[in-house]
Amino acid sequence: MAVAPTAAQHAASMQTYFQEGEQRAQQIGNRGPVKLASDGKLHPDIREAFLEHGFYIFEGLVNEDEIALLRTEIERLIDRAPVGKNASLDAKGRPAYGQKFAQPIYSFVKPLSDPWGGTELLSGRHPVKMTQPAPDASAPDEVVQLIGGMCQTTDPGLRLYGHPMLLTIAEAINGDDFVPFNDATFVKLPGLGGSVAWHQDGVTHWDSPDWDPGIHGFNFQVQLYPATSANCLWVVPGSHKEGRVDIKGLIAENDGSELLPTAIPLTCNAGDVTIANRQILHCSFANTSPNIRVAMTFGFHRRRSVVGAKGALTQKKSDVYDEKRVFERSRVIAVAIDARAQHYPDEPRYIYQPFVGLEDEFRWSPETYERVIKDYNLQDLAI
Ligand SMILES: O=C(O)CCC(=O)C(=O)O
Repeated sequence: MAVAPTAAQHAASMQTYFQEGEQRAQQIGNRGPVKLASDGKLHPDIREAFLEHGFYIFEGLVNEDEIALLRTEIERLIDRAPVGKNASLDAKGRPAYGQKFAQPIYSFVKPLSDPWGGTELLSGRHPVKMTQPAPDASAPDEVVQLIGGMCQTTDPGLRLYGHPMLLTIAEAINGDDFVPFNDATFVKLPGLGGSVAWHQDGVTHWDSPDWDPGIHGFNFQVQLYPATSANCLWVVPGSHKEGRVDIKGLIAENDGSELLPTAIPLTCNAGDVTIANRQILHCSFANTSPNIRVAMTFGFHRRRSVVGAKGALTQKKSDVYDEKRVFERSRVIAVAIDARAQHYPDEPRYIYQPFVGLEDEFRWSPETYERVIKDYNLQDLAI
């Protein structure tokens, strides 16, 4: 087996690839401020650009004050995380946060490792292991890589979920009866964050007679810090339209290298929001850079892709996503919209069609926290 590069060797060896990727990204563009048409819907040019390339970067969509609140919350969650998977204390010896939730909110990785590549985990959708640089001797045994449940762990996270512009984008892509998927905040700590091997997200609908490039929905990523080519998400533009990609074959043809020659980095500033089709081929590399990346990631689906589907990925295979289940999980959107409207009363409130007339049942309050928000992620709609 090849000897793992040190973190410094890995960082140095990636520089040319990063520069070339940034040049390819510049040629495609597919980024800019969010633009609406005269009817208040997402401008069709942006929708078309997303359909064509499978991603789009909305620059400066979430304002600085909101980003500052979100950063404070994520810093608190990182500070209060257990020291490892089976620990109940944080690094300062305090009871770790999150123990009141039915599902653990933190996921850990060994520093700079690739936990999924080349394994059967998550339906085996990451077939090839990425390079795993050796961390510095001072690195801890495990580091936080994912934090789940943004709507139950932080008020600003819940409010972000009800952001009118994000929901307007979700509507343009998945229809006005769109439904939620799940959420996870990716934390790529400097010099420690693990990689996410090349994969396509969707797992259930590849062989559907109704298959089309949008059938597995899309994810938002709200960037809390600048995302660089060393720590950001990389995508192969247009690959969402190709059906299931032979990832092993692609990497074999590339002399076994994970540095795919047509991939581009989705570099961002803090406050930028990316959207990526869940069928696009994507990855992120071990973060051997000195910069943190935090991407609050949450997705939405077309209703018809979900109703009647069975549990997949993180959800139990025996789960059936019937109308009741979809309604119950969608209540989070209704409460999030109200939480946002209470906090930002001057901002236009998004009108979520499936809950028109039900607004009073889903006002944000301690009662709806217990009834709707706490442990909402047990009902995620993964496909
Ligand atoms: O943001 C990242 O680093 C990886 C995200 C990803 O692979 C996903 O959301 O499926």
